[in-house]
Amino acid sequence: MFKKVLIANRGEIALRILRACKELDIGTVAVHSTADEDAMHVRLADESVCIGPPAAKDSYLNIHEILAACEITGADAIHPGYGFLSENAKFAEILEEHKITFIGPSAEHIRIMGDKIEAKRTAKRLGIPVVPGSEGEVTEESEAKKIAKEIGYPVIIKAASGGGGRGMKVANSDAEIGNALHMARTEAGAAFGDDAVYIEKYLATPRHIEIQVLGDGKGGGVHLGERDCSLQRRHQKVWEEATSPILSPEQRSEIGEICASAIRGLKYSGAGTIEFLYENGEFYFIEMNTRLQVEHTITEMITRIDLVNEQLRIAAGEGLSVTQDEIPFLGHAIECRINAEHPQTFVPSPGTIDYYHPPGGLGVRVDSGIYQGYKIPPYYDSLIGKLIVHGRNRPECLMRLRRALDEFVVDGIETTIPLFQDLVTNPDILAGDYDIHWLEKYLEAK
Ligand code: MV4
Repeated sequence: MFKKVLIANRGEIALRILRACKELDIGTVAVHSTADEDAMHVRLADESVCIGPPAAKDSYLNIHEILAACEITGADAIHPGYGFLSENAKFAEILEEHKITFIGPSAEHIRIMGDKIEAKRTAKRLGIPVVPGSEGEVTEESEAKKIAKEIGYPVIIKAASGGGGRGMKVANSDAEIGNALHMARTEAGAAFGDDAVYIEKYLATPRHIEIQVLGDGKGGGVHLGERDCSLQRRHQKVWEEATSPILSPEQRSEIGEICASAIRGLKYSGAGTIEFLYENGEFYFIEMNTRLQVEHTITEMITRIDLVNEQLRIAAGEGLSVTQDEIPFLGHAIECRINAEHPQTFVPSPGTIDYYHPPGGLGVRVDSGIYQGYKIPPYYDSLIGKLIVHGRNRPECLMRLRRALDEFVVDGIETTIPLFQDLVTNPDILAGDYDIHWLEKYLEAK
């Protein structure tokens, strides 16, 4: 196992990684910007190095500074967390060259999945069901019309270098497709420096269901079931649950085994998430994430498996701690993302926490680096913590979540807690009856 791990991230995920390292008796190095000197994970780390000013491009994205911190402290591996450098193939490659272990998949796998056309081609080859659409890049209007005729309108045009919803255009007819293609290519070129786009059948009311996988890099791999992440606003997930309220155990093992088999075929190393749209009983692959995700916690609650511990084991060449038949799906878990934002307008609300009382008790987990007196800096995303609740079944989980939200006090700033208090009593939510558009429609009507 590693002697010392450098944590190239901040906030709750830096703390999450630090905790996993401590349990393995691994030394920890926190790197932080000048805005994060008072962060909890910096205080708890064995060593810390300031790597630059607040702007992420000068600190958390500054590869040279991070490498220097690694060399100064003698860390033998880097955990990138999520966001920042976590899906940067170049960074993974540079670490390989410097004989520092990147705690994540190979640069090659990161690169493949970063190109959404290549990712889809790879998924299809490995037996994963994909959304019907173009084989590869589409440049000509005539070509676009031919594909639309085959798959039927509406269609969606997506950027190959996109993801996270940026640069997508929907076309409902031949009359719209020329313009949609042109706009998608122009926007993709401007946003990503790559104007390649591809076409898919547009699914109007799907759910977003993703499968957690682990690969040992040697052809071994397992799945850890699904997460339903349909409740989102502007492509930011707000509430996630595991298991999905609408999947049967048979459906779970079927899609799960397809994903695990693909991971084995790829010789994928580390944690990954295979994202699907789910509509009318069918799964359609859209993307794969090659990092640990914010919502990994709910998978941990229902499987009792520490995903960061598994990542560390895999990266150190120790393999997975479990086989597929040792992975249970126990009860139900829900994660609420606590953001420092106004609960109706979602305007960021940085500032000082002048009173903090997190909830506790059976089945309640709070992953957060905040504390009373802590000043949330304005430079980064507004996620300040996650409330994760587990119950033996979904109704118990919902009741416990309602109770935990009532106990939760974060004073001095606005948070999204009141939004969750509304959601947890909403009839559609209680029934598990929602798709990817539900939350935005609900907020519009409110
Ligand atoms: C789609 C889609 C409908 N049909 N693809 C948005 C983010 C990106 N990762 C994929 N996205 C979508 N792809 C087809 N063929 C609808 C969306 C989409 C969406 C997907 C997941 C979660 C929330 C979403 C919100 C709006 C649109």
